[in-house]
Amino acid sequence: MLRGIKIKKISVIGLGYIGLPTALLLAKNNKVQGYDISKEKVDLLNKGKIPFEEPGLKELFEEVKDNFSASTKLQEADVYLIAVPTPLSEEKYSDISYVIKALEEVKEKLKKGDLVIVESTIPPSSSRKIFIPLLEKSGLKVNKDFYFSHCPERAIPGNTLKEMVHNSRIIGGSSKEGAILTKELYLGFVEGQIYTTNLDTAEMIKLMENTYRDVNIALANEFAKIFHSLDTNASVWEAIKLANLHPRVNIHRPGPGVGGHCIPIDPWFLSDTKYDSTLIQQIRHINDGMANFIITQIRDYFKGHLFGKEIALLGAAYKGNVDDTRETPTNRFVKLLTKNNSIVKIHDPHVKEYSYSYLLTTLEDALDSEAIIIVTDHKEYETLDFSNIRRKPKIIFDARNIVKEIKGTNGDTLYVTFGEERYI
Ligand code: SAJ
Repeated sequence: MLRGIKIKKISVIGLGYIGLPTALLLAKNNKVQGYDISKEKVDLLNKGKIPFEEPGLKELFEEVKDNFSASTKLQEADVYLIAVPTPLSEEKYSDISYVIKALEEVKEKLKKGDLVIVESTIPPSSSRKIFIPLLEKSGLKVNKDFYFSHCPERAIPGNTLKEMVHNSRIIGGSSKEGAILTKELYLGFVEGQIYTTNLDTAEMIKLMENTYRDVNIALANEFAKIFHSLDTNASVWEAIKLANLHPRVNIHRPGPGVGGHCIPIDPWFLSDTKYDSTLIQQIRHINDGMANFIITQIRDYFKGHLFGKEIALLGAAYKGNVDDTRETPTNRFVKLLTKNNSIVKIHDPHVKEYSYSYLLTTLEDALDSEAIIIVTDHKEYETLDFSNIRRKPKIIFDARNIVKEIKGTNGDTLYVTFGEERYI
């Protein structure tokens, strides 16, 4: 048995939204080498710049920079921590090829006494059935020569650092000893509880957490559509708020659909098993269908066609107050509106780069449109001021119920937010 790992150097593979903050937190107590295939990202980091917005990350980088270096080559280490993407294929299957590529490289450097940790979200049993056998091709044996752990990341973009420090963590170990060693490493920066379990259970916990959230958002979206179809004064937002006062009820918020690198993807990993869960497939379709539902309302308002209509989307980020556009619902709005031959404009105060960057415009230009859909709950959209806008929109669909005040309209604009509507 391995007696314990003397950690001298840690290599973090993948310097994205999870890998970089984790690397910097580990660099508080260890020498950390970050490895990323993006030369652009590595060059930025080596120039002292952070490649994306995240509260507190710049300050942390300044604090630990003597213990951190970035490279486009994997450096030999005692601990390898993998935080690379696991996207979804077109056919809705999990694509673990980036993890496999990272492990192939680790295998070449693996030596007796090392610890390999995967933080990326992965499908059930991949550690035991795919990743460990791959590393054992090095000739080294798990639990005898090296340990393998799965420690799924659980932090939320926009509050990543705080959650990485204060949330509880789950560590699935190839053995009890391996899990305890991994726990010791995380105790260097985690102030929440750290629970250990086996690899298979840890993989499932992560997938269950995100599926739980997806199911609850789908339920809230179904409620919103029911309210929208009723001819009543009932407000879905108030109803949810009051229902949630019940001690065992926690209905989530309806919206334009679900984005981010986790929630629209991870539930599919569970349907990637022998048991074909129809519930999971259905909730995915409900959440992905919200853009279509909202556009249908706008089309009905314009008496059945959106041809040539100038329509602005407020928000490209997948959720409020971040610059992250991964899997953003805005993409679905763009595709559907383009299919309807509308003229699409997008505004986002945080997003600089985006697959539809050529549609990005100023807030003033976006407000000067025939219809406005609020897709992202950025705090900048709490007040909309049309005072200096010549043409007032005919309809505003606030899919987030984020607007608190609208100034400068003439009483002819219809403001809608799932069921509730009024002229402003
Ligand atoms: N959303 C709603 N209604 C809600 C809550 C969220 O429409 O009531 C939307 C958001 O606007 C966004 C999407 O869902 O488009 C997902 O946002 P989120 O804030 O719920 O979650 P993520 O994707 O930023 O992070 C999630 C988190 N998981 C859970 O809360 C269970 C985070 O803890 C995980 O670390 C992360 O996924 C991940 O990496 O798996």
